[in-house]
This record gives sequence, structure tokens and C-alpha cells, in this order.
Amino acid sequence: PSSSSNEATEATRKANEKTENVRVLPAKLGSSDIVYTLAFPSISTADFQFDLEKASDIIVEKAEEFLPRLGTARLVLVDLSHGSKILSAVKAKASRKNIDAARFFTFVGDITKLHSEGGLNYNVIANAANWRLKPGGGGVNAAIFKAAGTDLEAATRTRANTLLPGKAVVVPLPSTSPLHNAEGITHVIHVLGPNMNPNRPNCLNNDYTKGCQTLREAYTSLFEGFLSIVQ
Ligand code: AR6
Repeated sequence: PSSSSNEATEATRKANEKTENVRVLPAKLGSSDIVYTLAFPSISTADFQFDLEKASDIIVEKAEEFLPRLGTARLVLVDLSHGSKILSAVKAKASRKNIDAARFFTFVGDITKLHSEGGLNYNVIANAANWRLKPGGGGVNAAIFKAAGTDLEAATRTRANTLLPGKAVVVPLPSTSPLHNAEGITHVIHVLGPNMNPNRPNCLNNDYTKGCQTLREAYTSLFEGFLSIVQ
């Protein structure tokens, strides 16, 4: 890497340390002990237009519920910018509830480059998918499929062709994928969240009773999937 990209990496790492209070643990404690780390985006809150306050409550509630079952494994909520409203809201609510900040924290960066550019050791990522589990479409889905290459499309197809709202599917990432090589990612968990955008399929027309229920189910499916990898 050029010296300018090294500087960028250092700057990103420092920015994360400063504004996001990240405590990055080594991924390897001993020769075989890995600190399993799931990096996940906020499901449904951008293209699917889900309310941020309600989503942040659900993320914190579900993280609190699953942490005791996850041993030393970590849950990391990721977004692209330091101005992210969902990261601020989750961070504030998690700290009010005294949740262990070494095992559940927020991190700023592109979810496909958190190791190479942010210095975070992670091995599993969640994708805010579409119901057809297709690449493209913008947002984090487009970024993950692009970075993972065709390996992810093929591996996804062997597991599922479609996904229902509230469900998740765990896809082992072949070691030939650039995401496996460059970032150390071994699994992608596709999650389909509730949709409040009238221009997307299955819009819930502002029905937040159903929407919150489906978002809770989505995080339950995601964290159960992560748990199955950790165990
Ligand atoms: N790294 C980290 N976070 C990201 C990245 C990235 N590269 N890109 C976006 N985010 P969205 P949704 C954040 O819209 O609302 C797709 O087209 C973003 O800021 O990706 O569940 C699918 O095909 C936000 O906080 O997902 C579906 O059709 C979060 O990721 C639909 O959008 C989720 O934003 C799903 O919509």
C-alpha cells in the first residue's frame, strides 16, 4: 500500500477511537481462540425508511438479550459516517443501559473494509438484503455483493433463492472471495427487514405494530445465525 493509503487507514482508526470510543480487542487471544465478531448495518433504516428511534430501541434490546448467550463474541453496529443518527441513538441508549461496551459497540466505516481501513478484526457481516437475495439495488447490499465477488452469489444460491421479511440466512463465504482474503470474513448473513418505502415490495404502509414485530424477528434471526457460527 502507498503511504497515502496508510495515512488514510491511520486517520480512520484514530477517528473511530476518538468519536466512537471503540475498544478493539485482538482477534486472536491464543493460537486457536478467536474473538468472533459480527459487524451489522442498521436493518431497514435507509432505503426501507424505518423509523430511527424505534429501530434503535430494538437494536439495543436485542443486543442486550443476546450478549449473555454469545460468550466472548462481539456485536458491532456499523454505518458509513460519523454523523450517523442511528449510531448516536444506539450508542446513547446502550450506555444508559450499562451494556458492556467492549462487546457491543458502534463503528464508522464501510462494512466491507473494516479490517483493512478501520483496523477492526471481524469475521461475520450482516447484509440488509432484498427478498430476491440479488446483488445491486444500492445501499449496503450492493456494496457487499460487489466486494465479495461472484463467490457470494453462488454461495447464496446454494442456501436460498428468496427471503421473507424478518428472516435471515447464513452463507459461508468461500476462501476464494476477496472479502475472505482481504478482510477475514468467513460468513455473510443476509437479513430481510420490514419495508416502509412505498416504492419497494411488501410496503407496510406505516404499520409500526407489524413493522416493529418484524424488525425484532429480523434481529433475532440474525443473532441466532451468528450464535450458530460461534458455537
Ligand atoms: N457500510 C456500512 N453501512 C452501510 C453501507 C456500507 N457500505 N452502505 C449503507 N450502509 P440500506 P435497508 C448503511 O439502504 O434500509 C437495498 O437496495 C446505511 O447508512 O442498505 O434495509 C436492498 O437491496 C443504513 O444505516 O438497507 C434492499 O432492497 C444501513 O446500512 C433495501 O436496500 C441500511 O441501509 C434494504 O433497505
